Amino acid sequence: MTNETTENQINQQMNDTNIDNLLFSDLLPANETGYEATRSFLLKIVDILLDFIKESSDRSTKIVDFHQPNQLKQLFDFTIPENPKNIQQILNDCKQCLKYQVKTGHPHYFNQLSCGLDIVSMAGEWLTATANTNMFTYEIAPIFILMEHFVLEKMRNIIGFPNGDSILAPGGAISNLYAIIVARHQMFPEYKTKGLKALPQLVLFTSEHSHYSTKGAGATCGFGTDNVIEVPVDANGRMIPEELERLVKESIEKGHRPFFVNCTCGTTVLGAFDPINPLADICAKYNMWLHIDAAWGGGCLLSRKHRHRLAGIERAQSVTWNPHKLMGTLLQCSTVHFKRDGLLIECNQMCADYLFQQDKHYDVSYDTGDKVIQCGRHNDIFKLWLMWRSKGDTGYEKHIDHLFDMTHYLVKRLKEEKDKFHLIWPEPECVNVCFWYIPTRLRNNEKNREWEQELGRITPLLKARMMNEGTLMVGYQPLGDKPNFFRNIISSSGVKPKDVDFLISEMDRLGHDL
Ligand code: ABU
Repeated sequence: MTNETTENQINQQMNDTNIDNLLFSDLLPANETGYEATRSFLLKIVDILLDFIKESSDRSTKIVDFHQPNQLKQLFDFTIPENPKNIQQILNDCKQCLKYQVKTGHPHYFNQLSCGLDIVSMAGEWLTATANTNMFTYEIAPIFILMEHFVLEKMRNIIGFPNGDSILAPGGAISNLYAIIVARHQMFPEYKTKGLKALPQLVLFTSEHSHYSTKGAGATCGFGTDNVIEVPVDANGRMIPEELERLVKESIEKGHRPFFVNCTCGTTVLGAFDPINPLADICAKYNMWLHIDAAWGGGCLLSRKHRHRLAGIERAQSVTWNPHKLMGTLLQCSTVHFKRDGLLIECNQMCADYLFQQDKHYDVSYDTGDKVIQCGRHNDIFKLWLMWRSKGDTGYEKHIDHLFDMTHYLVKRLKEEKDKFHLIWPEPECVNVCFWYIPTRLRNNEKNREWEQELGRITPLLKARMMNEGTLMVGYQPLGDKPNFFRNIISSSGVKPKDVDFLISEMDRLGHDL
């Protein structure tokens, strides 16, 4: 039988098979002869996914078909039935689900730090799901464990940690938590067996604009949130080194032990970069661990033009860097890197006999599962590896440079339309652009506190209009003494100058009469 005949027969069988009334039990693996039905089902699923992908790139389609939770509960059947639903229903469920999902890959979606839908990375995620393995031992994930080894080593080399160790974690907050527990382990290894009573009162420092995860880790680790000290920032949102040193001294005077400084490279709202070198000097002087939370800004390391924002990063003891943010890898993909090898495993190892037998027939140092606090670990490496292969280092550099070029274009356009938009930080350091939209009635008013408060009241109203219309999504929040303002993020490689122009005109169309 030729290949061509085989192919024709398969196509014929597929056409003959009306899979719609089939049940899950007609598919592989329950039905050993169910390959054709399985293939037909999955091809239909792929068609549904392709429709979503097509719409996500189609500027004339909406980003979201928004409904309030109570409406959505009526529109979508969330129930788990007693008896099986047939395959047609399962296909409908998939279609319906995507109908109500926000298209985060749409070029008019500027809402989160993670925007866009990289097709190669997505293909990687599909493959990962099909391989469906757990990342705790080489035994069951040999190719992916080695891939982690190579990619994480490359990332450490980019950071400037030639001999360290790294791990992928479920999100930046957990990566930061890893840095804190490893820092504690290095300074107080007896904590592992004796618990908190073995420790002095440990104090952590992080900027008042940093991500809440450091505070969260303070609560989780038993230091107490009162012992996570927020260090004041300058007018650009960067930690003030002199303030850090003052607070460290204060804490020593109280008899506490300052031990950890979190330096943010890319704050969540403003995208500010704390100054690494002066903070590293203070950490060296007071024997504190320097962690860099570059979950957001880490992607700049891939660009010769933008890397300078993280100058001095190699002086840190640990770095969080999330490829699912600026690098556009599919969610989720978060990495944490340590300068010193061996600490991660020393800190977390529990030697579970049923997984990490030491007498296996291969090099058990590749069983990475005992380095982490979780047991089961998702494969987050393949989608990053595949995406990086498809772009190469040069393609990634262009990707990062493009995001910054689009951001500069947005800032330029907002400055041109200064009667309608007020830039709060006119020279953004990252791809975060923070501004108020000014409706017609407030355009000639004096720019005082009352005016700001009114713009702050308008911001959520305009956001609601965007969501109800479904044409645009931009996030907002208050910060310090600034009432609600928009924070626009360009982290999708699909954004073009025409999308920036659309953002400006659409906000004005939706908001001019507020
Ligand atoms: N982990 C911070 C993400 C926040 C954001 O996307 O806006």
